[in-house]
Amino acid sequence: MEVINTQVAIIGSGPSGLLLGQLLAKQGISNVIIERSSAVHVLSRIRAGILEQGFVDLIREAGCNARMDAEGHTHDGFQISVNGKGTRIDLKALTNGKVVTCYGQTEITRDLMDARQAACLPTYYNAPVSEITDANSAAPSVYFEQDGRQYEVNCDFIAGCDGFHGISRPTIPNHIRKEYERVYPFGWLGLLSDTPPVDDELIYCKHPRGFALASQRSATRSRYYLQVPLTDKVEEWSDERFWDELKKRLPEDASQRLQTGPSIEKSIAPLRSFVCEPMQYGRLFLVGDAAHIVPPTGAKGLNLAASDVATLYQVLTRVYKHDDMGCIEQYSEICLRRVWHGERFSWWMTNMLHDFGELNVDNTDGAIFNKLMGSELDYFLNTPAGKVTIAEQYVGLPYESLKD
Ligand code: FAS
Ligand code: PHB
Repeated sequence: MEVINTQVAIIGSGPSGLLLGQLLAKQGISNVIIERSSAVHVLSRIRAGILEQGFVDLIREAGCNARMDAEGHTHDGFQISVNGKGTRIDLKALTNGKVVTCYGQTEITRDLMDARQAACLPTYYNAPVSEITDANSAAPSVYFEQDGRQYEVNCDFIAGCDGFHGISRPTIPNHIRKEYERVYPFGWLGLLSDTPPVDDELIYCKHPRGFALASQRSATRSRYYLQVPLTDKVEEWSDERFWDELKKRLPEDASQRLQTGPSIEKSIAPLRSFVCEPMQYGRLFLVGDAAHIVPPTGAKGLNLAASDVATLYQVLTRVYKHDDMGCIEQYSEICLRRVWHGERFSWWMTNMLHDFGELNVDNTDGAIFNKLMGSELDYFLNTPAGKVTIAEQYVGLPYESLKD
């Protein structure tokens, strides 16, 4: 067994783990990242595309913003189309100047991986963590295997950045951990194509045939989504079928402009709302998808991971720079306050924009649920206060600082 000593053991080389690792290294706090997959596999996952300003600021503080600044696009607004009638949410005007940045999670992950490699920071790929011990003590440890060799990492703190299916969350004992979950009765079929986006900004579409989203990665690469039944299989969706369905759900003008082409990625993602409380256990901190999942309708998943990182970065910096161990107790409460706001917004946008058919929702007949949510959306799109409510949550609520 090879023994590694570090201050912070980070499980997971997704955006949470990589961003935290860069920020801690900037403060001279030693850390090791342990990832069960290969770097290539991590980069192959096509996920988020919209960054809140808080996330952009963190990437800049980590010194990994060069490509984001060169290739990312700020978006001053987005469109919500209801049965073909579009309403623009003017983010900049409605939030006194705040905007979002369109830059793919894959690219962020690549930039963070490149920076970590350039700094020669210890990172173990193809190295699944099999055990966490003594998380609730002053000397926790993490065990992993790589290339048939066993490793023990002795550390001061563990950052569980290992996603929804990781090992960190189950390490919190059942009698302490409380999990909240809602599973939605449909999924998102996503398609990535090297075709010009259908519009300069994103278009969220509510349509009787189901929800659709026109997003993008660059001026030459587009990302589209269709609401599909959970029973659908991606093999049942040829590119041609996808494009035909998307044209039916997009507003007429966008449908006319749509340029189709071969998919370079196509997959179906289930939708769920999930939160684990608390987000910490002794010296173990859950970060990002390890602690919470949102339906992507509000573009919050990756952005909530970023605000968790911001809070843990504050905590660990204060511990090591100011010898303030007491502040670690603030982590879970601060993160969860913002997480639940993100959960609620994502649930609300999902309810308003998707078709629940005749399905029973919260013991409410699907048909009347659809009518009630249609009216809710109509109110929020056609009142100044309603638009501000959508806009200020879409750009992201403020991050919270530690109490002194
Ligand atoms: P991640 O899941 O990205 O990373 C966790 C890492 O931990 C993985 O690399 C995993 O291999 C590793 N790991 C797990 N167990 C381990 C173990 N035992 N040992 C070592 N390593 C281990 N968010 C948005 O904001 N907008 C979107 O449009 C959007 N679309 C999405 C689409 C899909 C299909 C999915 C699944 C998610 C989407 N998300 C979206 C959310 C997504 O972006 C997450 O919020 C983001 O990946 C969270 O990053 P991490 O917390 O780093 O978790
Ligand atoms: C994406 O580009 O993948 C994306 C953008 C906004 C969302 C969801 C997904 O709300």
